[in-house]
Amino acid sequence: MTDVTPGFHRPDVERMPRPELEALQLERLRSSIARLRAHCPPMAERIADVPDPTSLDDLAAFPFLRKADLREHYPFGLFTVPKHELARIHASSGTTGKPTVVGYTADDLDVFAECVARCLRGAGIEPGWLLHNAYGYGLFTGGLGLHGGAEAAGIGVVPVSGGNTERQMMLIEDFAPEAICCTPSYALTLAELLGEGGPDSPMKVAVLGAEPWSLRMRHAIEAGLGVAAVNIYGLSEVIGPGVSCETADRDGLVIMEDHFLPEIVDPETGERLPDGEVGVLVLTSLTKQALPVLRYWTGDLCSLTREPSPCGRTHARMSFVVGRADDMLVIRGVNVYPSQVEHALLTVDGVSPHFQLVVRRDGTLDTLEVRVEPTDDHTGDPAALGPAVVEALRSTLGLGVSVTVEAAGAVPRSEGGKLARTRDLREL
Ligand code: DLL
Repeated sequence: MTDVTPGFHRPDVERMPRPELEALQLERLRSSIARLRAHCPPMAERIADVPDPTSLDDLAAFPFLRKADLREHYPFGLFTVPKHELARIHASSGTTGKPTVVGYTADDLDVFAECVARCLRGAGIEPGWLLHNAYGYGLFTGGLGLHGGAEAAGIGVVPVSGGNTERQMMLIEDFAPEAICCTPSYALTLAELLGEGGPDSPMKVAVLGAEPWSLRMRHAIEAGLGVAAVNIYGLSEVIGPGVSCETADRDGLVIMEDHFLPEIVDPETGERLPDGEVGVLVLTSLTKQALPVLRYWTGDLCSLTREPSPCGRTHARMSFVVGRADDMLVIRGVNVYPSQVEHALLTVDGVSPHFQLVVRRDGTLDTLEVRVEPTDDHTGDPAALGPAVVEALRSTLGLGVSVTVEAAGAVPRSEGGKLARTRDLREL
């Protein structure tokens, strides 16, 4: 891992004393709510009986907004500007049915770029470096989102987009970028293909997100690519990448709190939880013009801290996303999160971080198969890993599962986009 230090894009805002930050948040919250009341009839109706907040705590009185609400008002029903004021549209990456559509004014795009610029500078990327951007360009917010942020920070961009891994590797070798951004699963793919120590290039930083990953994957990527790998988080409904990001200190993802107000709530009751407890992240946009979101239920499970960062940033930090409130699999009455499987695999020597969950229905009984593979440097008989993995999963999940040890490289890898770790065959 290389030695990089966090920089700043907007030190005045990023180090703003909390009382000042919270006063700014309240002022912006009130104006965002006024905007919804004036320009978004479905939201105005929904919140008609809720009084305007006089403190940030009063936000808890408002109802949650969910993905289903955006779908119901497809495509532009929750926008607060007319179509001709839109500067750009993005949409969710879902493959079935109508996408979730989000819109931006020119000012929204400036905010988007500024947030991503703060992420990249905080990650230790310097103006004048070259960033290999392997996030997909298109309706997905990743490619253009990182692109805009890099340009705003004076970082050169190679707009490679996803896919065509052979070509990506050639460009990395030839252009010698100092930084890369892509999904963590794709970073692992590249690390494997480029071999030990990473590319023969000055690459120092990887900015990875758009899907869940773990410290274990971080270690594998850092060792494989020879970079410091930081976690970037975001979602299109709220703006895209850049809602939060780790700095080079890699000590929690700093939320751009002057633009997005975070809450953590209990997944069952919706009640607010104190800092440090894991629950659903709920985000309220404070400055968005085209599509302000009030208490958006992200479904992502994490915790918050409001302690200042080592680098002097005062904004709240979130933990890695530990799971999704809705990707929980229920297998014979037992709740299973993919992240728990990953943690269990971590305890077994010789097993690689790649895995896939396959759920089937056998008569009336659900079964879970966990496909794993040995690490490259594992020397013994791969099949001998099976019983240890079964045991680790039994003690973590409290469930008997079948384990298939595949040949190294056989578990599906990311080819550029988000990686689906679960195949649920029950509905087929
Ligand atoms: O994935 C935006 C993005 C692009 C983030 C590039 C980071 C980098 P969506 O396609 O709307 O937007 O998907 C959002 O992806 O609710 C999380 O479940 C998941 N997600 C995003 N970043 C992370 C992360 C983009 N760092 C959904 N860790 C979110 C875990 C993440 N999950």
